[in-house]
Amino acid sequence: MADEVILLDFWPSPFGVRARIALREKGVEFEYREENLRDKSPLLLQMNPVHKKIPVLIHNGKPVCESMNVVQYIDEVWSDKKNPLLPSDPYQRAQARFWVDFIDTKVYEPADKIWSTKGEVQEKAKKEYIEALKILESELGNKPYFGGDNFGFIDIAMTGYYMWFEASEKCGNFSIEPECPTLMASAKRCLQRDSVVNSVPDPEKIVEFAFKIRKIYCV
Ligand code: GS8
Repeated sequence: MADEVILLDFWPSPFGVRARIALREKGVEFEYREENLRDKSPLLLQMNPVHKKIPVLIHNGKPVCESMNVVQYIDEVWSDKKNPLLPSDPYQRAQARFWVDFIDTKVYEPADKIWSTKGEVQEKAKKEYIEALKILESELGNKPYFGGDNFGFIDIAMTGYYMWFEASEKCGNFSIEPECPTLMASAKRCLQRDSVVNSVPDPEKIVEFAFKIRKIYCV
């Protein structure tokens, strides 16, 4: 019997998009279910009772939570399919997970504050965001992707932020490209991949969404 794969997701989510991209990189058919995060479905609450957050991948009735855990699961389950996402070497795998952890702390925290705050707090967040991106840029070096010649685990983690770059720049009134030109070149390369084009929303829609949320946060 064919696998049943359902993804509980929310369209502008930098986390949900990671699962979408991984599934498409692997060519896995899945059913996308949009969640209303202000009125979560009973299925989301049942499948992720701990965090009650998207994304949740439901594979043959069993949930997998936390976006990069989902990406790793997809890579392991559909390992016979094309495009390995994590390297096979244990040391390289550990390094990939190290950088994803860096992204989920040092990139996530300031990125979140850029659209949800203003004034001094926002200025500090912009500085920390650029500092984190510069560290990533030096890790990228002159490789096309963090995964070397292949789009991989770290690239997927970052694509959630790449798709928010324009919204971050507009909310924070700053520019990322002059500070991190090689990272930006890699971001553009990632955003052109078929798996990504088919997974990310129109950047204008994200900008609109970010400003709407800013108003709700009374910024
Ligand atoms: C974060 C998921 C998350 O924040 C991951 O999957 O990597 N560490 C997790 N999901 C948000 C939507 S995107 O901002 C969410 O589901 N929020 C609902 C809530 O907080 O109630």
